[in-house]
Amino acid sequence: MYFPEVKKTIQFEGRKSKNPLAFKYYDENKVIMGKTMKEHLRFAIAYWHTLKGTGADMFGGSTVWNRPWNKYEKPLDAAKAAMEAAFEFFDKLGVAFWCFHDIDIAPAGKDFSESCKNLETMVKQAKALQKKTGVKLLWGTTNAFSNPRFTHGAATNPDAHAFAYAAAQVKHALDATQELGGQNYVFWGGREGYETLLNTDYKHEQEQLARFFHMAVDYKKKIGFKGSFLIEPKPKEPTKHQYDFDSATVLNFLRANNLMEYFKLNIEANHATLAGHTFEHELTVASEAGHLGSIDANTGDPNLGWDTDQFPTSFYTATYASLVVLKQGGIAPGGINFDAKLRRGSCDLNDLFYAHIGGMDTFARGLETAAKIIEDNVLDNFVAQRYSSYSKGIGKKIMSGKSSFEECEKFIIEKGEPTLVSGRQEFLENIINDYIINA
Ligand code: XUL
Ligand code: CO
Repeated sequence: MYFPEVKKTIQFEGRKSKNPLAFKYYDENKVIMGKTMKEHLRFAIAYWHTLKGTGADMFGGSTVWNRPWNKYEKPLDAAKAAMEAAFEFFDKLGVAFWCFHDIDIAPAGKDFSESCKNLETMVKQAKALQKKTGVKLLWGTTNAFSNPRFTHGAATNPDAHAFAYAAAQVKHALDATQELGGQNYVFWGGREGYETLLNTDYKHEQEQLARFFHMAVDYKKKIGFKGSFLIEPKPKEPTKHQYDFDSATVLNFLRANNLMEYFKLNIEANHATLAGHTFEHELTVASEAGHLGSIDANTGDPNLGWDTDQFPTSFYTATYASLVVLKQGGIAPGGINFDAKLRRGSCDLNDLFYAHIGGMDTFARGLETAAKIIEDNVLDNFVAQRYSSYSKGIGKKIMSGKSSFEECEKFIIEKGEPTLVSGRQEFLENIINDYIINA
């Protein structure tokens, strides 16, 4: 047993509870707009942070957290222990899903074939533990960015040899994801981007990336993988300019390369803010295109300019995000994956529970609040009224493609100036506050 202090699955105790190892808002069986919280939220644990995180940062090494599953000398023994610990944690937290990169769960071998064999071994163990606990795989992915061979990128590497390596690796990670019944497969850019245009053929690299995605689609069809393919936008880090900058950029890339029907987006909160957007902006752009597939829930720090991957704690952000998700009818087959890590100083095993409980409560509360706002039609009525001039007269003609510049000119000469109507931003912000407190 790796988490002896937590004896049983974390329980819902309600808002008044003072127990730090209990949920205050996340009541998995509570029905909201026709579905249980568990069905709505589809929480997942990110294996790389939660099991493999070491507390390392740019200024200090990786021995700060001595996790009990890391004490084994042989890499495969350590991997197996981590997998045991992982499923004990998932089970005790009561989450339905997990997510992994190939190298999170399986150690690198002496060559490619041995690495693949290690992955197969670990997939067998994961499959048995999934069966035992009922925890499912939300998505799998490939780490094609940490190894030095990917220094100049994977699919966008100027060397076709490195491209081929990444393709071979994704092939195996896709097989592993399928074997584990993964409901999605994620492509995050890693080092797909550039540092300087002085040595970069931008057009060529974009074409390489498109080829890579088409080859992935071909393989998906070949093996009959039923999960969704998701691209996770990020504007910078590790490269100065990532090609999958934000939702709009990725959607444009997909459209331009005939990939629209094969991919949706996995939107991460801290990536949105790094791009100079709010989380809800990125969710909205993806959702309005019918392409919001899943969520990586975390948060940045307003005082720091990098990807801090903190656990989400803002009821506001969770409410805004839930408004988008509820309006599109839910996030399934995607989910809410905590791509978040503890601060270096949070070194105790129980900190892992506190962090995830807080994140789950935050999104549960956001869901409840957003559902009330939608049920009461608070924003929808206001927004509908704000655009009502487009459902009659000149507005209706404009929107149905039946008007012209000449007609608008005639209209203005006749009617003169438009009347300024308040957007009532502060009034609406106050309403959101009321709902967050009272809903
Ligand atoms: C990196 C990031 C990744 C992806 C999966 O910023 O978010 O962990 O989610 O590769
Ligand atoms: Co992520």
